[in-house]
Amino acid sequence: TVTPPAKSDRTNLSIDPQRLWDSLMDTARFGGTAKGGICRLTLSDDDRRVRDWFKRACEAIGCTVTVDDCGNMFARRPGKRADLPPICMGSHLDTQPTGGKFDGVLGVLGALEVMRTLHATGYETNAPLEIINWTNEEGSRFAPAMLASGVFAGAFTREFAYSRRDRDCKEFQSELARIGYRGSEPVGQRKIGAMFELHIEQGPILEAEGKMIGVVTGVQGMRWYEVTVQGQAAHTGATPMHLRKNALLGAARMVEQIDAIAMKHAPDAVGTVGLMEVRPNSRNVVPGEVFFCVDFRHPDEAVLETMEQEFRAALKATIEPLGLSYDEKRIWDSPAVRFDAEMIDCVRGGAEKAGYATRDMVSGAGHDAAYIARVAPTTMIFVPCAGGVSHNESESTSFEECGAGAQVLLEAVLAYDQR
Ligand code: HGY
Ligand code: MN
Ligand code: MN
Ligand code: MN
Repeated sequence: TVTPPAKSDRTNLSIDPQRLWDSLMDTARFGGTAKGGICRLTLSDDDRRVRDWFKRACEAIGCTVTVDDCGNMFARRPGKRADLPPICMGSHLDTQPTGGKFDGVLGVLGALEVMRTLHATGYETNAPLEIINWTNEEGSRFAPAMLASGVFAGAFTREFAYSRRDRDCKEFQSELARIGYRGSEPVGQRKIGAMFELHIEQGPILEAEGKMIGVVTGVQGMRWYEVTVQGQAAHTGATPMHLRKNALLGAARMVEQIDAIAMKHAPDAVGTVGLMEVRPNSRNVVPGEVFFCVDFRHPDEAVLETMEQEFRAALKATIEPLGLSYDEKRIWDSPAVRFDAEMIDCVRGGAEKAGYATRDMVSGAGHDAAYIARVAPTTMIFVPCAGGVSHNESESTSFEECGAGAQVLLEAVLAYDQR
């Protein structure tokens, strides 16, 4: 981990890193796993528990909590000027199935720590402040990712989100109602003056360079595809090799092709097949059908376009000669975004004031901030995670790094409020 430099002339307000850490560890029990990670899928009972905890904690410091009809939560602290749109601090409380203790939740509880610090000192901001918990950032249970912030920003309709089904065919809207978080406020109705998102980097750069704070200038473009390869289920013992229509053989070759396309456009491109379903998935049946998902990312939309064309050409050239057929559709396209220059300066200045070394960077991972940047000035603050590992139960960000991130969030929000 990165050890912070000696404290320099810090602002007269300092967050309480122990209180933040205790909240992170306390809420980690909602969906906590034996390996020390968190499995808190969106709209699950564990998601409900952490939402209830978060609502109580915000109300305990005088915030009013509003929930919209996509389950997004807004905890508001008044400022001197009610006429000003709120300065927001947002992220997400849902996790991957093998998630860690910091992805998303650090941004929400780091924001809570900022509010607790202001509450304890009676500091009054000009603009109101709001903490936002965005529903279904991960896109693991209900695809695509960043679903509810996407609806808020107009990237998807509410009806699209409501109709999304998980692998057990449960619908988003019924699960939202089931856990009691289908609020009454129409999604997208409320004004956001600006949004800061504190988040772990989820990559190796900050730790490798010994920097504490990532000054995030934007998020790379992301595209998701769903592919179904059709062959013919057959007996593994009685079917000669030359007569088979093995859907898994085609899918396996495509995994190689997708990797090769990303490598061709490296180092900035990434390409992954992370989800695959073999059907009927029986040890003595030649796979008749395979479903898999593709995740391509790159900072430059033109290169993403090229990767898409190469992917579709490879599909045709790989699958058809094996006597197989396929369906392919792009289900998600989140273009590259650049964040707000003034807010980026507030983050940089806040880090310098708090005495932390910084590094400008583009986010490899997707975040709610990528959508909110469409409707309000937005930026992000990164802190390191050990070995750059995330979306893994061993995800680890240190006490100092969490505290540093929340302190810089405080400094940046106050600087932006006083600009
Ligand atoms: O996919 C992503 O980058 C995000 O973590 N949901
Ligand atoms: Mn996240
Ligand atoms: Mn994530
Ligand atoms: Mn994310």
